Amino acid sequence: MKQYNVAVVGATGLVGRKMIQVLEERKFPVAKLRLLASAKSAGTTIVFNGQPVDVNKLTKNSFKGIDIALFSAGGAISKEFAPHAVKAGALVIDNSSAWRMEPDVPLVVPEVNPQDIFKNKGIIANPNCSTIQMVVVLKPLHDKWKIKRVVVSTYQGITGAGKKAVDQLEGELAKKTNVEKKFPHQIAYNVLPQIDVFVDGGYTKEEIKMVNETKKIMGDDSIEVTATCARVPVKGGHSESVNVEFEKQFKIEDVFDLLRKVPGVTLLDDVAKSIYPMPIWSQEKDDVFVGRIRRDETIANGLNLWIVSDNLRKGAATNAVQIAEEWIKQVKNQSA
Ligand code: L14
Repeated sequence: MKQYNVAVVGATGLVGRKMIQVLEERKFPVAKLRLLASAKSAGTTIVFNGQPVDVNKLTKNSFKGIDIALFSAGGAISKEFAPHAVKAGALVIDNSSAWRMEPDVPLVVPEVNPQDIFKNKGIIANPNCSTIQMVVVLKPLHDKWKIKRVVVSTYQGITGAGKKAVDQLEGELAKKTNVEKKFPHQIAYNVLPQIDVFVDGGYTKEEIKMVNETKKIMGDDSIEVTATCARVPVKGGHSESVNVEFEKQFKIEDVFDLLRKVPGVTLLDDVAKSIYPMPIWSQEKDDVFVGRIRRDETIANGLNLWIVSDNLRKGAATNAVQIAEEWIKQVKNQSA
């Protein structure tokens, strides 16, 4: 089997470390692993397949000989360094929001639009965590009953905001004084209706990402999406209340039957036993969990769902590695 030289940019961050873990777990065909980070984090070592690997400082010359570069070091680093990686001949899979809406950059969830991988010109974008878990469930429903409109509210865990966010929650819960604030307010015992920065019209950037990215990944601009994104004092895992309006009529049993069979989705819906998706059950799992499935009786073809997934895994690291796996398959089939 062909092996690939893989770079991870932002290797010491929560997503970067998870990427390294997922590469190992899934036995990704890694020839050499090159770990890259800011000068501040360089010098650390991270164990991969039982071997310590040094973390080096990221420079524009870091990508010589690299086949695949996984980026998760924020939008500014991606904007600056992804073009250098592409020039060196690497495929970039970028977890930031920097390239997602560029027309030349495929935005991919392998269960939904693997065919878009082919259109890449060197960069493939990994979508926003909240969007990934939603479209994995919505795509098979859309194919069958055509979605007109989605109203989503998120309850997002803190790990998406990085190590400082974890320190803030733990510090506040431990009643430490002078806890450094990653969020604009206390997060312990609180809910913040703000993820990312506010943009025009009173929405946050996270809410706008959910609208635009859903249309792009599903390949259908006619799907209307409106979102409210909130931060909850949960460590890992994003939860979503999703209300869907279909064009066609559906039977509720058919929704259950369909979602039971979708790859990457686990149905957890046994309300008599209080079984439904929860973030604590999603942690360290790669699937997207769906439950609380019920008809919205206030409109003609309406459905309510509750969707949960581990934001560092399917929402970030796992999806990125799955894109790389799918890319390898497609390149191989092309040359065969
Ligand atoms: O668009 O939980 O990738 O703050 C990364 C940070 C999504 C939100 C992205 C968070 C964002 C996430």
